[in-house]
Amino acid sequence: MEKGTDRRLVRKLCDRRAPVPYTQEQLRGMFWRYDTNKDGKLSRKELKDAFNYLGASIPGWRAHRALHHADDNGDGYISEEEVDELINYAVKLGYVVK
Ligand SMILES: [Ca+2]
Ligand SMILES: [Ca+2]
Repeated sequence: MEKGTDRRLVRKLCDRRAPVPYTQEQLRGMFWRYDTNKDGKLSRKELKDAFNYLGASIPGWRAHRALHHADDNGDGYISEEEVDELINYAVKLGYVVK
């Protein structure tokens, strides 16, 4: 085998293993999957489970921070109107697809 081919092959294999960050759409779908009581809002508990899934080291704290960041009306839930802010927040944390 030629050396050039070898190197290309290695690079390809590395790329496949490189972590891929979640897109906004993936995060949106993921968060709503964690709306387990289907009330159209994400509670702190639901956020905690979602961040646990994403791989947060302290999911409860992360849920608290996310609420602080995205819960505009301060009712303790992330509504559909507020979820974009939540997604922006989660994107910045750079979670990668496992
Ligand atoms: Ca809910
Ligand atoms: Ca709210």
